[in-house]
Amino acid sequence: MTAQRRSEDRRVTELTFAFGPKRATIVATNSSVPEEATVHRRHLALILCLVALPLVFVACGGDDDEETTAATETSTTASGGGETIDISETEYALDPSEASAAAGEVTFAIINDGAIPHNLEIEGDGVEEVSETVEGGASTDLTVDLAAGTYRMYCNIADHAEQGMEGEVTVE
Ligand SMILES: [Cu+2]
Repeated sequence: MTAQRRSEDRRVTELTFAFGPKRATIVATNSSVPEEATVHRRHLALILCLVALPLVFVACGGDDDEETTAATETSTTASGGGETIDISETEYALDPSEASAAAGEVTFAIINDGAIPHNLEIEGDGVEEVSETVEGGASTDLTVDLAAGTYRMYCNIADHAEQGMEGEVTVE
């Protein structure tokens, strides 16, 4: 047999006796506040909890929506890029010599508008990619995954870069 004594708001004293599976609870009110008032206070507290609970879920739901939106924006940015930059090569220049693109995969569509073979190398920030060499009148594509930064682009054949076949790509 166990006896449990509990005091709540110093108004109600409960004595619980457990007799095996059976249990008897004696509730004694030891103040001027009627027991019924205490019960009403409990009900009011319960109702407030039930009302407050959905508000908490609504608030959490709002956060989830924001996170979902942010994730969508991030993935849109990540799948961005994919830009193509047309580069015309001649003896001895790149046109344009200054280019810009969004971070991600950048494709350089190289056209050799000159008479002798040329290529295009993209270099910087640990990147070093070279296109195949193209004959005069031919073209090729070079796709490079570029993070934000500045890269040098140039023809790496002989001294073509020194003669003017160089430029800069700014990735943002
Ligand atoms: Cu060249």
